[in-house]
Amino acid sequence: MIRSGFVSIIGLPNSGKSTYLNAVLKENIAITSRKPQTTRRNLKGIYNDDDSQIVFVDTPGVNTGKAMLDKYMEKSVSSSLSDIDLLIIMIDVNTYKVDKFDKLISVIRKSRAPKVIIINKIDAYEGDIDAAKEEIKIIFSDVSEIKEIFCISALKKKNIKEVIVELKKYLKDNCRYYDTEFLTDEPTKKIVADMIRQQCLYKLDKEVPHSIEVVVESMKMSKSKCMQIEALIVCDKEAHKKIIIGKNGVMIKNIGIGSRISIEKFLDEKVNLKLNVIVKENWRNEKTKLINFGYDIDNI
Ligand SMILES: Nc1nc2c(ncn2[C@@H]2O[C@H](COP(=O)(O)OP(=O)(O)OP(=O)(O)O)[C@@H](O)[C@H]2O)c(=O)[nH]1
Ligand SMILES: [Mg+2]
Repeated sequence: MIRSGFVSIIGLPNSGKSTYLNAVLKENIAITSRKPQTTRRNLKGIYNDDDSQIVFVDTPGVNTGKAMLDKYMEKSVSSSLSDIDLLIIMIDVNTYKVDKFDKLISVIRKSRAPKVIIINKIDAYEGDIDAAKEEIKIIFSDVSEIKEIFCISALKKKNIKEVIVELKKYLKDNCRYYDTEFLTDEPTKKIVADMIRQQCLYKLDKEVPHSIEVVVESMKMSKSKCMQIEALIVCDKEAHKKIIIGKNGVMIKNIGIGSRISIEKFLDEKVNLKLNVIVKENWRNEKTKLINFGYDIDNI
């Protein structure tokens, strides 16, 4: 018998939810970036040790966008609240004074699960951390079942192991839900597609990366033991397509190089990546297009 359970991580965009998941798993399965709305769908990350298994669910940042894709993301967050053993509320200590928490609070109030607050990015904070803790406690004083507050740096991997020990208190005597060899139940093609989207988030500005979806069309191992990957970068305007390709194809080439490096690291294989860019107007607002990309708003 071991201790196991489901733990959802929710918070505002950019608070470091995905970075925390990667730090816990010691593997970059969740994409991260400085831009908000990096994560678009719930992603399971499975932590194992000798006496426990924690199935973490990383979620999109709680936001107020109006497109149908934003509604999908919102629904994903709500769906992550059911049947869980613990809810982690992730807060960026550097922005809590200006952040708007109303929407987040209204979402987490729907959950009766025990909750802990994780205050993240303490490496970059110059103020008094105990004072911040007290103020954050007051912001969330109307939310029931908040049990503890922890302080970490997900980026610098500070306090990660110590917090895992504390989280285990909320698990139940149980079996493992997943084999220990699995880090996630996400298909490899989806993770690879997200790695390409991550490069788009790094290299493109303003609204362009937010208009992008990436679809991996095929992955095949060649005779020379090189993984051949073909992927589509979908954007929603001709003008964006021009920016993504760049002058003389320089931008798409850079996106390709960065993507290949991270995919090779993840797959531990040599990779040959072929990228194509296409326009699908208004895809973020059209149900059938969203469903095609795996954002099935009716079946989360
Ligand atoms: N200094 C510092 N930066 C961090 C830390 N954790 C995350 N970050 C940075 O914060 C930014 C956002 O991190 P993400 O993990 O993508 O945030 P998220 O909450 O998953 O964001 P969404 O998916 O958009 O909701 C990235 O640039 C991270 O490198 C930390 O502990 N310290
Ligand atoms: Mg994220």
